Amino acid sequence: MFQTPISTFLNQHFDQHNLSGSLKETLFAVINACVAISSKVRLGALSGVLGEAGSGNIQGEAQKKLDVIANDILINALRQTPTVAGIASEEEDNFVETCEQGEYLVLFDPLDGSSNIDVNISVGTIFSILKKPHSGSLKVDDFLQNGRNQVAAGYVLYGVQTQLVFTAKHGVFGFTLNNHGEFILTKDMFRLPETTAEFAINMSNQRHWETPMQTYIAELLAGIDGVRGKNYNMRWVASMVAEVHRILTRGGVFMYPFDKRDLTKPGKLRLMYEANPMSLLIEEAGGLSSNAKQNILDIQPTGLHQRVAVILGAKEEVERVNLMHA
Ligand code: P6P
Repeated sequence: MFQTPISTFLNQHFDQHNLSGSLKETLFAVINACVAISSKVRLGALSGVLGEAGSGNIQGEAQKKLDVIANDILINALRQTPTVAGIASEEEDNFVETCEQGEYLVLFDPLDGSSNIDVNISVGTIFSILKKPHSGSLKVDDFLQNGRNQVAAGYVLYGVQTQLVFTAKHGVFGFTLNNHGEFILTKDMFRLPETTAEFAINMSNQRHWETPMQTYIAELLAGIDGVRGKNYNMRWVASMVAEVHRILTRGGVFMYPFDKRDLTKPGKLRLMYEANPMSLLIEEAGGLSSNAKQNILDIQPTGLHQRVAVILGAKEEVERVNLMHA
């Protein structure tokens, strides 16, 4: 297991913000596992990690080798962390109970955007940390806490740089991995502009959206000649971690709305380990996040792998989408 020295820089950050004890130990376990994942992702074909794993997950998706490797690294690391009581992963059908005396539950998407791995486009690990609600053995309901209950959330983006962005509800901070396996603070407090001229959506689904979403996007495309009175730019990386990182860094709005391709699914993205952690980051940085009808952090979860529509980023844009769906 790739063990990095507990970075003094992260240590200093935690001490400055009085983040100590079990939460610190839990976060370090996740972060160190992500450093190990990063060392695999960086080597790609050279570490034999590209291509399909030849297996599927509960989402009905074909797993990439790196999905499985990243999942194993995180689970093995967290099993050895006494502060962690339970784990839920996009790649695991059910939750995994670990140390009964642990205080925290860790939920994660071990490698989001994995369709990008084989074409060398950014992927990332998304994590969410909840308190174990009671002593004794776990049941799935213990994980089904709404997003405001998260005590910490973040991601590691395996991009041009490997960057850690997280919050313990103390603001949103960014760290860059150096050549010695240490994360160095490189962004002190992300703040999201309330307005933007950049949106992210997969336009190929346009004909499947509900009317209000079609109308909202048509307004953006009409640019300066339309009701919005300004021209918009569009981005779509097909990696939520990369989109959210761009939005935290320079503003924007990201949407994966409900579409009629599968009426049984309220959205594509998963609430517990994609939408909730990303929504906490966005709100902590001054943005908004909704499913077009309700603030995502207020949704009462009903299932570990439940899906949700996601509209997140610049307050002005999310509020407009909500209004158009009201
Ligand atoms: P599509 C990656 O698979 C993911 O879960 C998100 O990271 C990303 O935003 C979205 O799905 C991409 O979906 O339909 O454009 O491939």
